[in-house]
Amino acid sequence: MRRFFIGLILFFCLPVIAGIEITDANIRLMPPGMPNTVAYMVIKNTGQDTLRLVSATTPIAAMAELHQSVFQGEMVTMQPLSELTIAPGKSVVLAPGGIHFMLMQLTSALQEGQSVPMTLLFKNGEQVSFSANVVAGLTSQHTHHH
Ligand SMILES: [Cu+2]
Repeated sequence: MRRFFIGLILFFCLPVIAGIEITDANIRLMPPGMPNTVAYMVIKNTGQDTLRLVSATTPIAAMAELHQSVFQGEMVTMQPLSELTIAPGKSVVLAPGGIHFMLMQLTSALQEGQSVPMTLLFKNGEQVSFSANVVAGLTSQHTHHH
């Protein structure tokens, strides 16, 4: 029993040890039948070491790829990012029109307001789990409505 509690404490402390703070984690609600969607979030490095984000997993998609939108005149293309570096004390914003996780081959239909577990994987082997909210209407023109 004691061992169980120690394990549990270590589990919940992991994101603190890793020095990673995830906020504003959202997944875009796509029209039914779309095979892919995108995930956005703010990742803060509260630790002492540079973080190198390499990928993510989520039970709702077969694959999650780190992408960057690149504007070439009127055209927007997406390029895979092999890793995303976050210096100590810095935050990186994954947002419409910029860096995002492409969630590919969705395994289930999403619903607005649904909470989806996600895990970020870092190059040093660290992992951070959190939940992202499914939100309708996230586009590159998205602004906050007050
Ligand atoms: Cu993409």
